[in-house]
Amino acid sequence: MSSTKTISTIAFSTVLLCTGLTSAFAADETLRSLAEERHRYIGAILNSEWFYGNIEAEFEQIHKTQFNAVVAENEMKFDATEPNENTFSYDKGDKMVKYAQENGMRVRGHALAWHSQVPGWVNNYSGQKEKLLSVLKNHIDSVVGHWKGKVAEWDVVNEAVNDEYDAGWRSSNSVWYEGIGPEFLDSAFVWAHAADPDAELCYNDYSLEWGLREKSKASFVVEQVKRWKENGIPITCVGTQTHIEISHETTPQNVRALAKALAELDVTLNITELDIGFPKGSADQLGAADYAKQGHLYRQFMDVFLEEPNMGEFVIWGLTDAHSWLDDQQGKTQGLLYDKQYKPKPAYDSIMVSLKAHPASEVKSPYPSSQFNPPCEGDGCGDSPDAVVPVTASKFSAQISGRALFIAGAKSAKVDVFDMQGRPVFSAKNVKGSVELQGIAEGLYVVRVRDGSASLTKRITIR
Ligand code: 9MR
Repeated sequence: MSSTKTISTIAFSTVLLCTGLTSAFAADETLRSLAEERHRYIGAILNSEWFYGNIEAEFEQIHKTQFNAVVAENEMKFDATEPNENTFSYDKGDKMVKYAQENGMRVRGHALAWHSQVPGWVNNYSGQKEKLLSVLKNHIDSVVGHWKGKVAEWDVVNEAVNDEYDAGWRSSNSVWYEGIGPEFLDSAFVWAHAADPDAELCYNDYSLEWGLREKSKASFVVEQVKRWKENGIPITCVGTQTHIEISHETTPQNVRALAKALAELDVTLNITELDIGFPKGSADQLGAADYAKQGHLYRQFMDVFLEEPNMGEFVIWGLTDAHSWLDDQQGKTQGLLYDKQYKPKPAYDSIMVSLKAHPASEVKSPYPSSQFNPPCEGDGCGDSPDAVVPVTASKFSAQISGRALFIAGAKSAKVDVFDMQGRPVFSAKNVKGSVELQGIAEGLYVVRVRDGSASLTKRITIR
């Protein structure tokens, strides 16, 4: 048994003890392990309380055992990262990125251009197009640049469509739209791509799960994605937030239809903020049948997610009903996978069942398999076929310039490059400082740098 397996099993056993989980699943089967076998990401936000060390110990233990993707509830937003003009605050986001690296998790960055959670100083420039363009560009250059290679995917634009029956851009109460016009969206994608060419770039919104009808929000977004793709705007994904209620029974199939429409455009669809709430105040009256119904709806989303090849991430907007924006800000409650005592609800079991009902051999993934289990040799790497969590601590960074790979922070590194099917195409030992990646065709690859027990894996583009 590898050391990673041991660590994960201990971690999960701790979770079992802490939560009293008595589920029928094997001890080393978690949402995360099943998603990873299927080359998919399952995530939950880190609630703001986590960032301030103000959350129960079970939270983190469950979070890193059950999920392989992570998003900050508020801490990477504009008001958090640039509270004063050109003064950036990265501490909280850095804390999350370190946590993700230590636990082998994918980071979603949320969110760059959004009309909400914009600091007051930006609003002082209302209506000043040139100034707002430079403010937005500087923000995107700085924030995306700061986490280049560490944030796998950004919500570049969030919630830019209005709530009208006849959907269009949100033209009021948006400092960006009112000051710049719709070109703020196109520009944001271009700037984000320039700041990190390897990052996936998403348009993210709510109510997309209401379906593709004439003039609906989802149809409007598909039209815009088509236009962006035709014009070379570097969008790679759409996020459907999917904050729904227990009565919204048709929404999973609407998400399926949206995934299919986006597949035509070669764009991934991610579920980015799922929660399925009951009416506020109903908690005391809810019984087994209600929670079973909630589980059934969660399961349908997971079924759709696993059956549509262009879906990659299934992210839930919270972990436990003890900490959820639904109770604080919405007329809803009890929408997550764990109850207030951190006990898994039927919703947890039903998405486990869905994962197990979709064998890994039948689930397609938009991501290269090397992202999940890059081939490896040597001590402590891949010696157990059922290792659960690759726990590696990255002490260093790697940057590509042309064909030169520069490595900082490693004494003597082993460098391996794999193509997007996971086949080795280059290998060098004892690398100090930099190495020329000779003999590889131009394109997208995965590079793995190892020094002792530390390891870094990232995507690179050879031009
Ligand atoms: O969960 C977030 C909550 O703590 C904040 O107060 C709120 C402020 O806008 O934002 C919540 O997160 C939102 C996300 O950033 C975008 N989609 C809707 C989410 C729930 O409101």
